[in-house]
Amino acid sequence: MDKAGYHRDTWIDIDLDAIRHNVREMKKHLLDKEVFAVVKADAYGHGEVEVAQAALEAGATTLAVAILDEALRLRKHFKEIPIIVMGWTSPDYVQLAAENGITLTAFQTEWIEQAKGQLEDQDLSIHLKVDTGMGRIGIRSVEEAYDVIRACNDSNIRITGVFTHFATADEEDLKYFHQQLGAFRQWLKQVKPYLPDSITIHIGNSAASMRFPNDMYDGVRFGISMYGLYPSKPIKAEKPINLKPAFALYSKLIHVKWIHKGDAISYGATYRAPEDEWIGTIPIGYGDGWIRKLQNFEIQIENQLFPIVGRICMDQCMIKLDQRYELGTTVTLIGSQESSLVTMDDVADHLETINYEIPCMLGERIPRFYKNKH
Ligand code: PMH
Repeated sequence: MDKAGYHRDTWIDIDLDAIRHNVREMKKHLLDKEVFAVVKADAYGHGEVEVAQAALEAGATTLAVAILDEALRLRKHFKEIPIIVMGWTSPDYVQLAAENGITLTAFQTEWIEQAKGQLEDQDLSIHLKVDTGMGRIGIRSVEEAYDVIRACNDSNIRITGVFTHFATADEEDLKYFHQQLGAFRQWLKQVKPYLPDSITIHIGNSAASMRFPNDMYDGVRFGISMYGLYPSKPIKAEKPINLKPAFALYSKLIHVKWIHKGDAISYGATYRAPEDEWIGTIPIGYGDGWIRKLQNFEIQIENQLFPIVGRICMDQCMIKLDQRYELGTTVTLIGSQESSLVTMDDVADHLETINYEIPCMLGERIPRFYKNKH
């Protein structure tokens, strides 16, 4: 592991072979429909450039992000690869997007009018976003779509794709999902005659594409499961494809001490040793995104689990040990040791949230190191 440039004992390993494996599995599952690698939010906290590179090596064809800044950063590294911004971008920046060959998402007639005023002589590629029930952004009717398409006529705005997004594709009850899918099909039937023949149609996130590969039109926007995580518990139980998690979080014991019954640990002195015991300190805290609610969460040392005791501080936290361990002993907070495993899902369960949030939450202060970089 190359640690040059970093001087701390807490780090994240990202296994790029796991990313490649997950992309290949999805491609197989989809019988070679296109895979768009969703690398927004610094690739869900995994590192945008490295993940994008690995995903492309494994056959992804497009990079999908949420905001223009993410797209512009990626463009510096990937000169020829299609990049799409899936969120709303101010029409003030359409010329910048066009110059950089970045596809934007559009769904408002006013936006098209303003964009036309901003564009010089470059073509701008847009994908139309249809809101079939997510209720976030997008065209909500056939009439609105006609207006947007009409506004693009005789301009250098090119509609190159159409997409929608599902709100419940990961749930047990798929009624609403099927409603959205039906709404999209209806909408498309009426609008398609007015769209160029060559458009790319993509509707699936990880959940929809794992569960309904045959309904996915031309491609899928592969996010959470590219990172090796299942979008929900029902899908984890169904296991439509075999995923490998890419992310592991480690630290080291930087202090170990023997304390006596009644001794206090950390702010507020809320933890009192119930008996004489060993306590270790590790250098990670809420300043790294390892938030205070993770108190009592169990982490691994030498294949055993030990709880975090007392309040988590900004840069450090304490764990209750069963014996003295050597300073420098590796602590695995997320990932597997030989015979034990703490998953991203375990952290999410403890925090009563979804696995998506965890790698995004672990901040830039924790260096990411890449395994199996080609
Ligand atoms: N497409 C769009 C438009 C998205 O917003 C997302 C994820 C994806 C595809 C990928 O979904 P997946 O990670 O489930 O595969 N967006 C978000 C979000 O806005 N909040 O959580 C996930």
